[in-house]
Amino acid sequence: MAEAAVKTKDANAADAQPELTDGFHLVIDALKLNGLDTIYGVPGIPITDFGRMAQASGIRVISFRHEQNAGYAAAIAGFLTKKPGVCLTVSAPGFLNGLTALAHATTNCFPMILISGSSEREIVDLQQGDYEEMDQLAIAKPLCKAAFRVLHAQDIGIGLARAIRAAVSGRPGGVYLDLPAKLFGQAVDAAAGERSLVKVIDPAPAQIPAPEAIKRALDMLKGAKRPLIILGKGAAYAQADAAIRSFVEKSGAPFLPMSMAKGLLPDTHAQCAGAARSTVLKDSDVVLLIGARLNWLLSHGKGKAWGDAPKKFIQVDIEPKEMDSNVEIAAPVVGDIGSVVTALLDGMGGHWPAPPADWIKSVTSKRDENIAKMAPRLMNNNSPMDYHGALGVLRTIVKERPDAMLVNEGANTLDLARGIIDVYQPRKRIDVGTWGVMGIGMGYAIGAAIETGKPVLAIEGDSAFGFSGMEIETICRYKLPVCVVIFNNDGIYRGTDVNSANSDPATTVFVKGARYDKLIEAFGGAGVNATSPDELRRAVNAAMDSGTPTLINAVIDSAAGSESGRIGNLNPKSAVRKK
Ligand SMILES: Cc1ncc(C[n+]2csc(CCOP(=O)(O)OP(=O)(O)O)c2C)c(N)n1
Ligand SMILES: [Mg+2]
Repeated sequence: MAEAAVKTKDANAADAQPELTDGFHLVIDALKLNGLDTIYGVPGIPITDFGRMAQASGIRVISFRHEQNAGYAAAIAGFLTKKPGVCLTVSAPGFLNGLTALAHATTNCFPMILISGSSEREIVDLQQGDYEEMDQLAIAKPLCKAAFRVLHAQDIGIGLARAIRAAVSGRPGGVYLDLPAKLFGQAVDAAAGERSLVKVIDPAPAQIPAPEAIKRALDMLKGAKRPLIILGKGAAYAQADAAIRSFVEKSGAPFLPMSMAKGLLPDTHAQCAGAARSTVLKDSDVVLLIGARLNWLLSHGKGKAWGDAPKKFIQVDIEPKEMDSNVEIAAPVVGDIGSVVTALLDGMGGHWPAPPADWIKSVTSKRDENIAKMAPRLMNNNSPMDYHGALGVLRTIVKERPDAMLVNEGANTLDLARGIIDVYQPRKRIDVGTWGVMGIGMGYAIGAAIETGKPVLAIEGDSAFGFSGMEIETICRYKLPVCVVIFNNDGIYRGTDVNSANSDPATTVFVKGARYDKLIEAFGGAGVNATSPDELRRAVNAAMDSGTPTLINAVIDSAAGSESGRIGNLNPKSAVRKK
């Protein structure tokens, strides 16, 4: 009797307790409230339980073998979806591993949030040697667009809202969000916690261009004798595909896609000047840049590549500071690309004059000539393969499967694939980006497979693959439809270098005849060794049909590549080098 009375009293006391939530749950609820339903990361103190709880709550948590690759997956998720990709890391070393990807996202203008657990502030700030001690916020700041730390559970909603806005508004980029270990366990009243969450309204508001800027740009374009449109990955990011296509077609001007803008209009489009790049850069008189920056990838808009003819630039970018970054921009148009292109289209009216016929003819004939010159090289069936024979096969496969995602990194493997493989749909080609960074391969492949649900073909130099190769286990574990083709030429650029000083291998060569295909077999995937274009075709088609995680070791002549691919001219030269 007495015992029963005590029980009732306890139950009543429990009823009277306010319902609680805590930092773990508030972060999860805040992510879900804002439609952030996928996390790429690596578990460990202090975020292991957070990952488990996020997974249990329905968030997709993709667990990697190294944070850099998780970060690259998040970065490309941001590019593909216009929502910030989320990467989750542990403190200090995990955070630093993720930081390269955060900086990469910022440089490439991809929205991403790196959420990292961190150690106790009181100990870190007194430098008393905490577990994984590091002042992460200070270190992240110069490498991203914005960096925030949340110390109180009731600020989680605002903290995430700030992170989302910073990542996607204006020019997108990487954001760092520091969540100290103590925050996760902080309990607060559940109702108050819920009220503290923020659903970000209109996170990337349209930025409407000024009518005068539109008129100035159109007047300049109309007056052009040799107009050129350059599409950058900002144009691909904008997801204004139909408007961009209509605008380019209405203008009648040749267009040049930067590598991740390929497919906005098909590379086989009548106006595509991809195969006449040097001609159009040199000879054009008015150049309209849409979401493309005049950085090193466009030779800074000056010098030999741009020829002697005077040139006027029209630039469309959401970031006003981009204007005049390298050369004078005669007609700057600041605004989001969707709004700008729509305004340009409207301003063109019903009768837009076609560019002079001699210009179109000279671009088209140069393009056709270059394509015809290349064609026989793409059909060779040499064994071991050269780049052209192998890429000729992959070119056809991509043509037959235009909705597959294409990942590409390496030096020769990148430069030649970019030129040879036509892309037919927007945002299908994802690659090394602004830095020409090696290591994006498997992270991008995983991110692309998860975000798009499409099959992925990753064309990788053997060196490039090595930077993220362990993630083939992740690909097998999540059973992702990824086919990795390794262009194995035994090294970086070539496999033929010799060190004449001692018995160490030369710095650019790897184990000769390595069998990368055997790596994936360790995890239950399909490995294929392909020594001819015919074998390569069969293996890739089988992989793309089945969706089985596959790694193909494509044996490439070790002498076929050239130093640094197409950018060997950027290597400094020694004046006093001893032979
Ligand atoms: C993070 C990073 N480290 C190093 C480099 C320098 N680098 C440029 S290309 C490349 C590898 C090229 O070799 P591979 O991927 O095998 O392509 P190949 O030219 O042999 O086809 C390296 C190491 C880089 N771009 N990024
Ligand atoms: Mg190589």
